Amino acid sequence: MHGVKKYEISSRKIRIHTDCGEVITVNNSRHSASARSLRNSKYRKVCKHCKLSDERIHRFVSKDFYDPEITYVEASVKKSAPKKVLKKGMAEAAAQTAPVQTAPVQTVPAQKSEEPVTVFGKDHFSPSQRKRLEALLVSDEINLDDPTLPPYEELEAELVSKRKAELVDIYENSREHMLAKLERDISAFLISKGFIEIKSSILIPEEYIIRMGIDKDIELSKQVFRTDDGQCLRPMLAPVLYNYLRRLDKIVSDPVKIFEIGPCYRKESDGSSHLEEFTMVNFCQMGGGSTRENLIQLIDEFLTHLGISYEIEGDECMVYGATVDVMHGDLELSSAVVGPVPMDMDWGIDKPWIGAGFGLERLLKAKHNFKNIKRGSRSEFYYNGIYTNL
Ligand code: ATP
Ligand code: 9VF
Ligand code: MG
Repeated sequence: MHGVKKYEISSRKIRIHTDCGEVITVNNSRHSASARSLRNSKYRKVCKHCKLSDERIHRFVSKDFYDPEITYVEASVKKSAPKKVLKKGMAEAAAQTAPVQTAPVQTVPAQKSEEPVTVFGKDHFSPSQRKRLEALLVSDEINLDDPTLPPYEELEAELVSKRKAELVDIYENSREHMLAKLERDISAFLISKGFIEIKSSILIPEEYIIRMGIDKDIELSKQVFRTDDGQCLRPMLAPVLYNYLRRLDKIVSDPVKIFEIGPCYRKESDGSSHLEEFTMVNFCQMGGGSTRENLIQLIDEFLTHLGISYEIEGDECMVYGATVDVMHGDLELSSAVVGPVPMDMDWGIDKPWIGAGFGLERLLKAKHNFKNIKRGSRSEFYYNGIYTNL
C-alpha cells in the first residue's frame, strides 16, 4: 500500500503518483470495487518508502463505503482460458465485434460457473481464435483449416511477428498508405491523359440527388446519409461533375475532360465488397471523341496501368439506363456510361459524353486479392491491409 502524492483522472483511467515516486495507471472504476477490495485488506503490506503514518492507514481502512442502494452479492469467478490465449490483442479483436459488458461487481447476481471449458485441439481453433488469426493473415497466406498448422499460440505469435516486420519495413522505407498512393497514381495517370483534376465538397445539396433521377422511393435514395439542413454526404461524384462540364464547356476547348477522386457515402448492408465510406474516381469527357470505343480504350489503359485484369459486361442502371460494367470476376469495379442520356437536360448539358466511376477500395481488393474490402479502406485497424492491433 502506497501513499498517494497526486493523481490525474480521465473518464477511463486514473494515473496515481505515489509518495515513493512510482506512477501507476489503473482503470477508473465508477463503483470503486478495487478500492473497496484493497480496504477489505487485500493489500499485503505498506510500502516502506512511502513512510505511511498509522493515522493515514487508519483513515483509509476505516472509511465506510457501505451504500444502501447497492445489493451486495458474492461475485462468481468465471473460469477463463489459459492466460496466454487471452492475449491483449486478441481480447481487443474480440471486443471489436462483441463489446465486453462489464457489470459492476456488486450488482452481478451470484451464479455458478457452469460454462463448459472447451479444449480445442491443435488443428481446431475456437471462433475467437479464428477471428484473431483471420485478422492477422494477409490474402491467401495460409488456410486455417489445414490440419498440419501449429497450435494457436505458436501460429498467432508467428503471424504477429511477421505483421510487425512488415509494418516496420513500411515505416522505414515507403511510409505510403496504399489508398492514398492509389489516389495519387490515378490522379497522375488521368492528368497525363489530359483530364483536369477536381476537388469538390463532400457535403452536397440533397436536391442534386433528386435531379440525378433518384426519387425518394428508389433504393439509392434510401442509402443517402442526409443532414438536418437539406444537405447530404455525396453518394456519387456525378452531380458536381455535371456542373463542372457545363461551366468549363464555355471556357475551354472541346472536348472537356475532367475527373474527381474522393470519399462517397452510402448506407450499405452487404459486407465484403461494400463500404459505407468509400473512395470513388469518376472521369468523364464531353464533346468530340465521346465514343464507346474511346471509353473502352481508356478503361483498358487505366486498368493496364494499375495492373488489374478485367472483363466488360453490359448492364442496366436506373440512373443512366445502359451501362458498361467493368468486372474483376464477380466484383464490379466500375459502371461506365456512353451519353447523352435524357437527364443531361436537367443539368444544362447537350453534347455527347463518356464517363466511368471506379471504387478505389474495390481496385485494391482486386489487386491484392483481399477477402474483405475493409483491408484497403480508410480504417482504424488496417494499414495497407495489415492488422495493426499486434
Ligand atoms: P454495387 O451494385 O456493387 O452496389 P453500384 O452499381 O451501386 O455498385 P455504382 O453506383 O455503379 O455502384 O458506383 C460506381 C463504382 O463505385 C462501383 O462500380 C464500385 O466500384 C464503387 N462502389 C459503389 N458503391 C460502393 C460501396 N458501397 N463500397 C465500395 N465501393 C463502391
Ligand atoms: C458513369 C458511377 C453524368 C457526364 C458528370 C459522368 C459518369 C459513372 C457511374 C457513378 C454514378 N457516369 N456512381 O457520368 O461518368 O454516377 O452513378 Si457525368
Ligand atoms: Mg454500378
